[in-house]
Amino acid sequence: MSSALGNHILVEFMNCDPHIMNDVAAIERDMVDAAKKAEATVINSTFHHFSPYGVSGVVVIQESHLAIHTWPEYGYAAVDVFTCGEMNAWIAFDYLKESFQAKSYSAIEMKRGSVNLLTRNDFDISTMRQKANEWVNPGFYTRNVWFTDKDENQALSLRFTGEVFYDHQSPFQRVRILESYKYGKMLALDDMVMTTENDEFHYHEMISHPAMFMHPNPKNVLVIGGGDGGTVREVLRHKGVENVTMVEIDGAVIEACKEHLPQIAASFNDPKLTLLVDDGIAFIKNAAPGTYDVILVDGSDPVGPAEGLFSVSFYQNCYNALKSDGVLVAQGESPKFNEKAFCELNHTLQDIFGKDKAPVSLFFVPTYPTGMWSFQYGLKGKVNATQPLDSASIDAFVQSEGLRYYNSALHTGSFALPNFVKSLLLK
Ligand code: SPD
Repeated sequence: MSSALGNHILVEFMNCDPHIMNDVAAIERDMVDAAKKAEATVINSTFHHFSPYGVSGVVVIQESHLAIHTWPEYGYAAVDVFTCGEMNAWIAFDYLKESFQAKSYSAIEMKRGSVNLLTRNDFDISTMRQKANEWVNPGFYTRNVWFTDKDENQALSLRFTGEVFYDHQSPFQRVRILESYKYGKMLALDDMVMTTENDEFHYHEMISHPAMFMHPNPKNVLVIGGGDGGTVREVLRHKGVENVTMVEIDGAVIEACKEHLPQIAASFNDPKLTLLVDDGIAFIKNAAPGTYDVILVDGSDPVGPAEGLFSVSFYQNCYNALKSDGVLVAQGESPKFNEKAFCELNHTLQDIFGKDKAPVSLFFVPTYPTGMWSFQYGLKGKVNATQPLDSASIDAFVQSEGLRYYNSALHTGSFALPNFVKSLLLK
């Protein structure tokens, strides 16, 4: 009988649970556990999640590897287990079949490296740079689990610990709180990064303070979306504010952030806040004309429940609900990631508020694809984005509130656009 260096099984797992097939943390755990069940020594794992769906990963073991690629939309996983020595790959196969809830499967087994076909080159091991018998297994393995927010052509990936604090499919979207190494805990909605502990202030300070300072006296403020609470936290720093109404469609986002991101969800108990779990699009349609000084649209990207937050009728209703010197600011997407949504939103705001009344500001968010993001404005009456600006009181506020991103120079500077962005926005 011929002998071989290794044994390779190639497995098709079909009709698996699609949610498991899209869960990078669960798949990494199951693949590592399958290796351990088969008594392999795990050295390293690297796993990526691809937005909107799909997971790829490898577990490197002292006895070779286990690898996987999933297509959640087909409930399918392509798995291969390569072993050498005494390890029994079929133990890993059985374990994964159960874990993925595969209703059907097939597998082929191949011997790899038939010794009859190979010529052995004996060498003097003492001349090798790394002597095999000196290698000591450190007794733990390193994990590389990656969350990727991407479109067809570019991506942003964050390495996370594999720790999942919250994972719930609400009627609107999948709501998750994961832990990234670099940016701490992060809120992800349907595989898109919304905010993280360590860079949330970039976004929340820049959606709030420019608008609050360009308005002469903001008292009545409406926030649409913003379920993590960061935007209302910033708005409520302004002592002249009398009422803030926040309308978030998804109660699961609020609950997840209250429990796991309390520094962001810090102001939900403020007596000036009226918190409504409701559809912001319907809310603004029914709002009384001339009600709000400032409206902040802190929405997700234009897919799923936030799609309507990019429509002409929504912004016409916002215009009507603003007072005569009102300010609207909306999450404006990125000129380098989704140019189409970025431009279309600005054209909508120009059409409704006027050509010179729809300025755009840029700011940096390290955890959004490309890092370059925008807020887009609609200004009514005499309001101007940058003039007059009381820099001294702004910087006193910045100092006393301990702000970490916004200041008076940045207020003005954020409206200065690179030439390529100006060209993109030309109508
Ligand atoms: N691509 C991400 C756009 C997310 C906008 N909303 C973030 C919510 C922070 N409060």
